[in-house]
This record gives sequence, C-alpha cells and structure tokens, in this order.
Amino acid sequence: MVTIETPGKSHFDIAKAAIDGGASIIQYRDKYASSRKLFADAFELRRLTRDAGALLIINDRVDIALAVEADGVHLGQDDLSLGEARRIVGDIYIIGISATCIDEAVEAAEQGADYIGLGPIFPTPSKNDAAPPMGLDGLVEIRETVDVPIVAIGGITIDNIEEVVRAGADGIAVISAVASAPDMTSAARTITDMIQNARTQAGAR
Ligand code: TZP
Ligand code: MG
Repeated sequence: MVTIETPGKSHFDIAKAAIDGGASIIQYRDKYASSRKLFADAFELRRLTRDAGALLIINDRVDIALAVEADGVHLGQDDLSLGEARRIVGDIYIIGISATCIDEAVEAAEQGADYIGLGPIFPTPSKNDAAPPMGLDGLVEIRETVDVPIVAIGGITIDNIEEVVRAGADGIAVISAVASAPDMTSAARTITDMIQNARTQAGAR
C-alpha cells in the first residue's frame, strides 16, 4: 500500500478499512519510508492484524518482518533470494515471491515459494517500474504450469475481478481499488464479496 499516492490516508487507515471490508491478508509495502518508519508502521499493523485475525506480510524487508513478528515476507526478483530468506526466517514464516512471467513463476515454485504474487495482470497506476501486463492469457498459462497458490496483482478492479478468479487466481491483491476509493471499507467489502461469489461459481479450488 503506497500512501504517497493516497494523500491523507495512513497505512493503518487503509489496512483497517480493508480488514473491516473482509480482507484476510495485509501486505505492508512502502518504497519510500526510512527503516525506523517502516518498523513503526509495521508494528502498528501487527497489532491491528493480530487483533483482527488477519495475516501480515511485509514487503521487501526480512529484518522488519522478523522485528514485528509478522506472518511472512514478500520478496521480489531483486530482493534477498528465497533460500537466503528462508535460512533467516525459518520454516514457519510465509515467503511470497513476485513473478512477472512464466520463468520467474516456475523458478519460485521450484524453490519452494509459499505463494506467487503474479503480475501485473493489467496496466497499473501504482508501480512505476512494473513489467508489461501479462493479461488473463498469461495468468491462465502460469496457472496451468505451477501448483503454488497464485495471488494476482496489478490493475485489478471490480470490473475485472471475476475474470481474474475464473482464470485461476487463488487470491487477489489490490492497492488503488481500495486505497483510492472514497469509501475504502465499502470498496473492500465489494471486492471480497465478488471474490467469494466468483470462487463459488468457479467451483472451490
Ligand atoms: N506489483 C505488481 S503490480 C503492483 C505491484 C505492487 C501494483 C498494484 O497496484 P494496483 O493499484 O492494485 O494496480
Ligand atoms: Mg521487493
């Protein structure tokens, strides 16, 4: 969640609204904050998610994930490798890996990622250095190739969410669809309800 693009909304406000709207996992992501700010935000989010029974995943930073006793860490292709991170955090932590294409997804699966953050599926306003969107075709191809849970990300909104679930995503991650909504809780509720309905229609995976 990138508060720099959502002025006036703190990470805590966005996460609270997302949880109140049914989100079960919060990823804390801030590409600009100092280590001290990252820790302070993550510490607050740890209390919020623990009280709500939601999972907390920290983006990029294994040290912050450990420091706040998060549930997991999310790593991109330029972050610590999965093997190094696993050695540091141990077996219980969830480790998610970003993949932008089939080769990265296969490698993450082979190395034992707990889930793959796959995207961008569609064009996104929220990541400056995003890879080209893979579209639903890319998602379908990767779904057919790897068995690891796939969390689809990038340009996902209420207008395309059902297709994304039908294409095989196990989970959906959004920034702007919640953080930029005038009523964030209601946006999150709509999204979580749509995911649930689409899953029911597609048959439980
Ligand atoms: N990784 C791939 S796309 C993306 C990230 C962090 C941004 C997703 O943001 P939005 O606003 O849901 O498209
Ligand atoms: Mg990263």
